[in-house]
Amino acid sequence: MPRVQHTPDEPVGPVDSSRVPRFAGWGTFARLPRMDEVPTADVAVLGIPFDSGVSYRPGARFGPAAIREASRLLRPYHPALDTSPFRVAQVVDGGDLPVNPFDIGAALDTVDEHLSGLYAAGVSPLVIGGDHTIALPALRAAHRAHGPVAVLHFDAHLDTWDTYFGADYTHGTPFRRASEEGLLDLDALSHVGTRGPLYAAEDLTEDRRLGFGIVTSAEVGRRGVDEVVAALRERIGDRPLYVSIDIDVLDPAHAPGTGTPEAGGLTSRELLEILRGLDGLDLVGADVVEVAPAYDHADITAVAACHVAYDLVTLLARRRAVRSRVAEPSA
Ligand SMILES: [Mn+2]
Repeated sequence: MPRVQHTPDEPVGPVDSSRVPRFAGWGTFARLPRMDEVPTADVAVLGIPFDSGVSYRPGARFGPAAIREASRLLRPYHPALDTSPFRVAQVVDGGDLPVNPFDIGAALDTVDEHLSGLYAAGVSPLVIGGDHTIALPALRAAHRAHGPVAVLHFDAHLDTWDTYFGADYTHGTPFRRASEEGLLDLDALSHVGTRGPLYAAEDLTEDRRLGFGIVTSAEVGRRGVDEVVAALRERIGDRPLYVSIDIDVLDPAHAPGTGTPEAGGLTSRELLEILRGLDGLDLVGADVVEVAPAYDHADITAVAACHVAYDLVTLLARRRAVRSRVAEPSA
């Protein structure tokens, strides 16, 4: 499978779309090499086909496959950030984790162990889900590698509820568990894009108590992207940052294929612009979750999610490139 020409010292890039049509060949993320096809990796896109933690519509277990398929059309140069992310770092597709669909605890352990292994090997993970339950083990692994992390959480919902039907580990509870477990830097936690009805006003009080600040979806519209980005950057500073993106942060017009849609969300343009505004922060890991293709139409949601994933990969690759330049001896 002819790949984009790189010299032997450079990262192995995606399959060359001028020689092999985009619609042919293996459907890895952005047509990148699999992890086992290259000697080392800096950034890995990892699928977690898990949806046993959902409270409403199931189906996010098919999210990774849909996002990969939509990502065939991604191209290797990112004009807004003037970067070729697949040249500045070795980006790979790490495949899917074999998570147990019948045992949530076992599934979370599998995710934690695998991501911890990646961090230990110096690989920055971008997780594609899967439901939002998997953010908890992803944060456990990020904490193990980097200590308490700042979190930027894009979502229609708070996801800091306590339990559902008495269950602690669900897609509506990962950030409460993460806060309770001491995984988070309590001075640098933000939800972005929340909206819609809650159970009670106490949901917000509880959320504040756990350490979160909120930029609602309506505020993004009123204040504009630049002002929101400036406020978020100020709050995050130089802390290690984990970004978690529930695709339902987008309006159902931009992402109908998801489990718990809410009207009044961000546009995909707003979300992508905010992400580009995070360039230069110490991003250590990220996820894009809750894509449920059975409710999608014409791949609207999968296309949005693969572009969001591309921007996150670009941020991770640029951070890795800067780090390795810093690490180089000056002689
Ligand atoms: Mn969520």
